Order: sequence, then C-alpha cells, then structure tokens
Amino acid sequence: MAELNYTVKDFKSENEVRWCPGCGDYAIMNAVQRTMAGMGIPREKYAVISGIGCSSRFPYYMSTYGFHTIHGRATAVASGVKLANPDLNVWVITGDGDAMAIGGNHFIHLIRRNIDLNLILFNNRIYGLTKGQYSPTSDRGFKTKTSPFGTIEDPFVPGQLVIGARGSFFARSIDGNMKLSQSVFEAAANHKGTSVVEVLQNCVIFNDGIHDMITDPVHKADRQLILEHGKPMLFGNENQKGIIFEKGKLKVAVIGENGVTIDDILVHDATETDPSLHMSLINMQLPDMPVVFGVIRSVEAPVYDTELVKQIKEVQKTRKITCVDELLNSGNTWEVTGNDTAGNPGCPKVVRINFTTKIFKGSAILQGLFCWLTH
Ligand SMILES: Cc1ncc(C[n+]2csc(CCOP(=O)(O)OP(=O)(O)O)c2C)c(N)n1
Ligand code: SF4
Ligand SMILES: [Mg+2]
Repeated sequence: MAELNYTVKDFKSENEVRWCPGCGDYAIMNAVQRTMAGMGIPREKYAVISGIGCSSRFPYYMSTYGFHTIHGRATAVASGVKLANPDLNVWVITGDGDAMAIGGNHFIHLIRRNIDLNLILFNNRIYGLTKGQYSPTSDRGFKTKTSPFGTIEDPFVPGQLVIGARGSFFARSIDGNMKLSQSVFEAAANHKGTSVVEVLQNCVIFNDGIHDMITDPVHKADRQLILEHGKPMLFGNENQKGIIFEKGKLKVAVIGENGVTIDDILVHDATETDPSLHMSLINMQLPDMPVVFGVIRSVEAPVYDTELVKQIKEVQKTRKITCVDELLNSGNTWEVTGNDTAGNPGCPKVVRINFTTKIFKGSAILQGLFCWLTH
C-alpha cells in the first residue's frame, strides 16, 4: 500500500463548524484529526458515529464516513456498523447526557461485549445542546434550570461504569491538553476491544470553568497525575510527589519525607487484569488526591467481532446451509405462476418459496403479492 501522507486538513470537512467560540469540542476534534492523520489508515476506512448533543455534531465536521444518529444510540448503531464491516475503524462520539443518561444501557453493554470500537466521551457535566440542564455527571447540589435548588443525587463516575462493565480499556484526558489527547486516542485506536476515553470538556456557555480546579495552570502540576505504563506515579512541579499504597489505600507521599524514596512509589501497570488498582486510581479526586489522566487500563480480553466471525466459520464447517441466500433457496421450493390477483394473466417471474412459506401454498393473495413484488 502506498504511504499515506495525510495532514489534519485531510480530515476536516467543508461544513461550517457551529460550536460556540471557545468550546472545548474544537480542541478534541483537532486531536482526533491529528490522530487519524497519523495512523496510516486510508480515510475511507474511518467511520465516526455520534448520538445527539453539541458534541455529537462531530461527524459533520469530519471528512470521513459518519452518521449522526439518535439520542443515546450511537453505541448501538456503531456496533452494527462494526459487525457488518469488521475492517472499518469505528469511532463513537458521545456526551455525558447521551452516554450516561438515555444511552446508559447501550454504553455498558457495548463495553461488556468488548466490540472493537473507540468511544470518546465528552464530559462537560451538563446538557449543552438543550441549554444547560444537569446531567448524570453533575455534582450533588449543582444548580441548573432543572435543579434550581441543587441536585439531590450523586453523579456517575464514567470510569467506574467502565470497570463495572468489565471494560478492557479506559483513559482520561482534558480538552486543552491536545498532546495528551492525541496520545490516548492513538492508544485507544490500537487497542483491540472497546476503548473508552473520557475527555474533560469545557462548555463556555452553560458550565464554564467546571474543570478549572483541575486545569488551573498555576496548580495543575499538583492536581493532575498523568500516568505512563511502566513508570512511577509521580506528580508535582518537580515530580517530588508520588502515590503509595498504605493500609489498603492509595495515598500521596512526598519523596524524601518520612523515609519515602522513589522505590516506595507505585509503578503504573495498565495491563494488570485485576481491576482493583485501576478502580482506585479512577476514584482519586481533589482535594486530597490528584486526578488521574492517561491510559489507566488497557488489558487483553476476547473481542466480540473477532469471536463472531470465528463462530460463524466454525458453524459453517458442519452445516449444509451456510448463509441466508442458501437458506432461502433450500428445502421445498416450487414455482409460482399464473394470474395475479388483478386477473392479469401470466406472472412470468419464477418465485422460489422455501419451507417457511410452505403453509401458505395455494394462497391466491400470497401468489399475487409475490408476482407484484417480483415484477
Ligand atoms: C429522545 C430524545 N430525548 C431528548 C432529547 C433532547 N436532547 C438533545 S441533546 C440532549 C442532551 C445532550 O447532552 P450531552 O450528551 O451531554 O451533550 P452536549 O450537548 O453536552 O455535548 C438532550 C436531552 C432528544 N434529542 N431526543
Ligand atoms: S453550548 Fe457548550 S458544549 Fe455546546 S457548543 Fe456551546 S460551548 Fe460547546
Ligand atoms: Mg454534556
């Protein structure tokens, strides 16, 4: 195959981008386009499938195959796209409302099946498109138009759902950190199975600054821990802080204090199949702990689409009928000829009816219908 020298521009469509100026979605899309340009995959092999929401307008702006589907069902449509076209590189674009509220059921079952898709969850912790209602990732007490006195419910933590649904890949990024987003998108694309990337996204209109505590440039070194597989979990301006395991819990320690050395700091293993430590990392939150980013979990697990193809091939070896065409042309078939229901003579087409339609033999209505359908 000739070398593909794509640039970001090759993945931008001619459609006018209609996100608000300053919306975090722009940076996420740019990181996706950079990732796709560098993957060495022909453009026609990409399909981008979205639900409904501001984030879900994404496929319009991509110069790839795409489908802006219905609310909460991007995962279902994308599953079908992938199973019918296993060689496509399929990306699901969804929001916190789209994936966690109306699409919650489809989200967890996609992950449980481990279909080879990449899902990017734009988490602005609000319904943006419908103008600012609270979402399943909004904090307890959060005031919006639909919760004027503050919500009285606790939010989902998307990574917890992924682990709970036996997820094989979970990563986190931030809209403004395009380098990090690009690296986790690449890792997601290379992972076999469902990869979920949660991106903390700022909605400048309805939830501006919701991630500021984490992204604030002055404090971010102390508040963000960017994980790398095989490396110690260090953070802070001079990487002087790290994560240790003490009394069954993760804890922040400072190297050089209380006898702590670099050897006490946990080393990240994204490939560990036991999800306990990955869950603890996902649960880390301010103010006591930094928030964890990067690829948190990436483990090998059976992939649904591969298993499906394998199973069909296996079954075909021992069956006389190996596909639907063969089924329809098998068993008791006979020809339907004669006049149609309107009395017009000679339906010239030969219609094969197999055993499933046998009970209708002799039915003039069916006969006429078949003539009409096959004319
Ligand atoms: C069946 C159905 N119910 C409700 C809606 C209204 N609706 C459209 S988008 C949306 C929420 C979008 O929020 P999110 O997924 O977080 O996307 P964002 O706009 O924040 O990117 C809702 C409730 C709809 N379009 N269809
Ligand atoms: S409403 Fe919010 S999420 Fe939607 S385009 Fe505007 S800034 Fe982005
Ligand atoms: Mg949202």
